[in-house]
Amino acid sequence: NVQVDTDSQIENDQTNVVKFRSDVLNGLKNNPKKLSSKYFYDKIGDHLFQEIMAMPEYYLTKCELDIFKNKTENLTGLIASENEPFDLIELGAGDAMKSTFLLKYLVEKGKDFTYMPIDISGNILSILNEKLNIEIPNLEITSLEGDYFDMLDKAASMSSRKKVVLFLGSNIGNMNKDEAESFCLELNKNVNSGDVVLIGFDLKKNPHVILSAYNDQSGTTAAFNLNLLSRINRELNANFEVENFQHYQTYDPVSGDCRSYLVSLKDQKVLIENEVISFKENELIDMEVSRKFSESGIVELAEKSGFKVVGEIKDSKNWFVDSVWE
Ligand code: AVJ
Repeated sequence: NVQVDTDSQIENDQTNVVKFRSDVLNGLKNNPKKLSSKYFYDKIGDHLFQEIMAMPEYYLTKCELDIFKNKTENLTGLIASENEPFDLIELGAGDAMKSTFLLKYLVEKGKDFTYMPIDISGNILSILNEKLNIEIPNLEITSLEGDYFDMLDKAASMSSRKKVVLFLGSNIGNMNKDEAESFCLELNKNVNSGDVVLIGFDLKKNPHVILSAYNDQSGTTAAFNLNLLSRINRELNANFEVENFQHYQTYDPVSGDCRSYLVSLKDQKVLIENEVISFKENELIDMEVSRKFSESGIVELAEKSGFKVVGEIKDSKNWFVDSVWE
């Protein structure tokens, strides 16, 4: 299903690198300096994130997997209780590890639906397509490669069926409050009444548990952050000395903001293409926020963006929630 046209792929890569360069340079002119965690995921970053998910401290994926594996019937009741045909759209599907359990169940129950994974990585989509063709031969798949909202638009132009939109993994946690609100507002504009949205949120819990998930013993989260500096070296011809930066993680249990920074270990200058960026000793780069939610925070976000919370499913520890909105 996935068509990767080589010419447009090259064009894509070129516009991507232009955007990457200007985002990096602009971010490093901020005070405090800032890089966007959406750039963590190059090939090496993807691999490090796989390692993070396998760490004992990183509970998020395990919790949401518990929901999709063990509460599939509940889940189906919330998103597809009637026999109306629908499109199941997944934003940032990746390897669809969790949703595969739901897909299998829906096919077994004879539900009439098309699975539409959306991802910016065409490579990931073709791998996913192949995997699902083998694991669930009767599944109808239409893969959509591109930005979330461009592809939601495209999905809507392809069919007028009910839409069920999945946005899993607490990816919404990487947006600050304003960004999350405008994201959900935009999502609201892209669905009709009767459509359903399911969003995964990591819940506030014992702050030690949260901090440990991002401040792991093995240093994998540190490597994940530092890899963005290496990526800038590789792709933007820069000369960061990665060993001169140190990962620092915070969690504020009041706001629910879990934040990572890189600390410059000395006064230093870094060359990115023809620009010089100066760092003072102990100067920070703001790298990522992973926001943790309260139940009332979720309701507030839903209502501010025109949705109503119609159901929720938590894992057995009550650490993570998949919240269902209409
Ligand atoms: C993929 C965005 C859910 O914020 O928990 C993991 C990324 N960062 N460890 C998260 C991440 C550091 C992750 N999300």
